[in-house]
Amino acid sequence: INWETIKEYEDIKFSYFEGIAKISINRPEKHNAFRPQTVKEMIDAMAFCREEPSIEVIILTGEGGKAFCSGGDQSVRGHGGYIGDDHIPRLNVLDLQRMIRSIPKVVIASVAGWAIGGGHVLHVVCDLTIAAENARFGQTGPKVGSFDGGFGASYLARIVGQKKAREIWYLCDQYNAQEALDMGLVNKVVPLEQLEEVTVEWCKKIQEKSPLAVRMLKSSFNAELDGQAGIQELAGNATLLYYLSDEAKEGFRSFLEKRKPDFKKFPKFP
Ligand code: 2NE
Repeated sequence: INWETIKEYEDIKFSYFEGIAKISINRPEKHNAFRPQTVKEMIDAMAFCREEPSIEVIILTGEGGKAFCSGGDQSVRGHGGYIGDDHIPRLNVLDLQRMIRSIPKVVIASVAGWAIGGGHVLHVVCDLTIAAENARFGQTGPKVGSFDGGFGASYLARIVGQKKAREIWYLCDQYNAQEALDMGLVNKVVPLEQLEEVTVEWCKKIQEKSPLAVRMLKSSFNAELDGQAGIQELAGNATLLYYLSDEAKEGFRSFLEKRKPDFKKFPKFP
């Protein structure tokens, strides 16, 4: 696959192929652990994906074949968060999680090797996960003095059930790709050498579908779980569709033409 670089970064690779953007963490020497800079770059790339109409589907992955992401870089963990060049402790991966969830395009996690800790939560918040046979999943928080009580706990429990989610967090065990498939944590398991090809095949299948229907579905799945923010996303899409209608256009046109709106002429539905 002929990936074309969209933008150069320090910690990630960001590339494009036929309507697909690939965001890949590029710190294989640390099993793709993220520092604030890594997350800042991923947020920048996600913002680009949101605005760019030629990007239809997004792949999140890690370089090297041995790790998707091993979570926060423990070597830069300080007092109150992960510390970057500005010496300010941050947990900016939480902002990235919300972006993955709310971007109106499908995000597919393509997981080879370790998806651990905050790296595990990143695949959890993606719409779909395709795992290579060498993938290993798990949380480590209570072992290393951390936890993710947001999507990392509640959304994980929605996916695998309360008992399993509690087991994952309380025991900090690791699970192989087949075990992850059996508990509904991933969508498909493939040989490592086929991971990218199958991920792109899934993207292509999604790209053939109605973008507005897929967009509405993503916000519908979120709405039930994400409270007012979830309803806002779904309602925003309803507003978008309404703005496309002649009835809505009559409203603002009548204002501009300084006349009373005539909504009577539009069809009513039972
Ligand atoms: C992933 C795991 C189990 C792999 O073990 P193994 O034996 O295959 O590899 P190894 O030797 O541990 O790792 C290879 C290199 O990557 C570094 C290691 O230190 C090692 O470096 P060298 O000794 O060769 O120099 N590395 C791996 N993970 C790292 C990390 N997270 N930070 C910095 N360096 C890392 C094993 O490596 C492991 O257990 N890693 C730690 C996983 C972890 O606990 N992550 C943080 C969880 S907390 C979190 O992510 C979080 C949160 O809970 C809430 C909000 C935000 C973040």
